[in-house]
Amino acid sequence: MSLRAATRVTRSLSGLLPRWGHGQAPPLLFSQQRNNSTSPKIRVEFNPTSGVAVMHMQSPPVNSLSLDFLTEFCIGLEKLEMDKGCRGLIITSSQPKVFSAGLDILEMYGKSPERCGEFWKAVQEMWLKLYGSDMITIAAINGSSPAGGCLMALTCDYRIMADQPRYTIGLNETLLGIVAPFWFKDTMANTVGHRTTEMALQLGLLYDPSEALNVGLVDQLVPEDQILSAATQTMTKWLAIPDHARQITKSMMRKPTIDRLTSNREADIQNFVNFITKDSIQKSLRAYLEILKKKKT
Ligand code: CO8
Repeated sequence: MSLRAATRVTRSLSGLLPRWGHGQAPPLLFSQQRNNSTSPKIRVEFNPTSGVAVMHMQSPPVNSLSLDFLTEFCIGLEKLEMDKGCRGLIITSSQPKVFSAGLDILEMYGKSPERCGEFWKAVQEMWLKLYGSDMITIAAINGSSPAGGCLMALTCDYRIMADQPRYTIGLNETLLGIVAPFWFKDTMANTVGHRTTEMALQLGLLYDPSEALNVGLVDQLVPEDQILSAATQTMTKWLAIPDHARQITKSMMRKPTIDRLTSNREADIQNFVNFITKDSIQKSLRAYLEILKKKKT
C-alpha cells in the first residue's frame, strides 16, 4: 500500500474511534503501526485533538543515525506531514542522557562506496524533510547531542535543552578528523551567525547547555523533567499563528539553503563517498571509535 493510501486509511479509521483528550492514552495510530514493527527505533504519539505529534527516538544505546534509523525516521515524518491534522511535531529521546549521538560512525567505517552513498542520501533526506517541514518542529533535547544529533536539533524551528551541565551539543566533526558538509554549516550559520559557526566548526566545539543558550544554539533551558511540558507550552504559542502565514515565512527563510543542497545533491553524495572512503579518514574514524571504547575502561 502506498504511503498516501495508508494515510487515507488511517484518517478514515480515526473517524470511527472515540476522541481522547490531552494527557490520556491513545489514539496513537502511528504509534500502533510502529509498535507492530519488529524493530522500532522511533515511536510516534499523535494526538489528533491538539494536532501535535511527539516523536520518541528509541534506538539504544545512543540513538545513532544509522541507515535503518534514518529510513524509519523519514517514513514517520512523511506520514505526519501528509496528515493535515498534524500541525506540530516534538522530537525527543527515550534513551537516558543522550538525544542523539549523531551519525552512526559504523555506517561510515569499513563500508563499500555504494553503501556509503546510500547512507549519505538518507542523511540528506532526513535534513531536507525536516528543514522543509510545514509542521512546527520543536527539539526537546534531553541529553547530549553531538554532530548529526546537533544538526537534527538545529533543523527544527525551536530548541529546548535540559539544563544538565554534563550534556553537550555542537558540530564536533573536526574532532573526528572529518568535515561538516556545507549544509550542516549553513544550518548552524542560519541559527547562530557566521562568526560563531566558523569558530565552532573549526574547533569542533561542544557546548554545555548554558553556553549553547548563550550563543543561541538552543532557545531555552529547563529542568530535565519539565522538557516535554515546556515543549508543549511553546508549541501552543506557535499553534496560535495561522499555518499558511507561518509556513510561507518559514519557507522564505529556509528555501535558499534547501535549494543549495537540492541542486547539488548528487555531487554532495559523491564528495562524501570520496572523502569518507579515503584511507586517512578511515584511520581517523578507527582511532575515534577506539577512543569511544576506551572511555569505558
Ligand atoms: N556511532 C556509533 N556508535 C556510537 C556513537 C556513534 N555516533 N556514539 C556512541 N556510540 C557507541 C559507543 O561506541 C558505545 O558502544 P559500545 O557500548 O559497544 O562500547 C555506545 O555507543 C555507548 O557510548 P558511550 O559509552 O560513549 O555512551 P555515553 O552515554 O557515555 O556518551 C555520547 C554518549 C556523549 C553520545 C558519546 O557516546 C559520544 O560522544 N559519542 C560520539 C558522538 C560523536 O562524536 N558523533 C559524531 C558522529 S559524525 C556525525 O554525526 C556527522 C558526520 C558528518 C560527516 C561529514 C563527512 C564528509
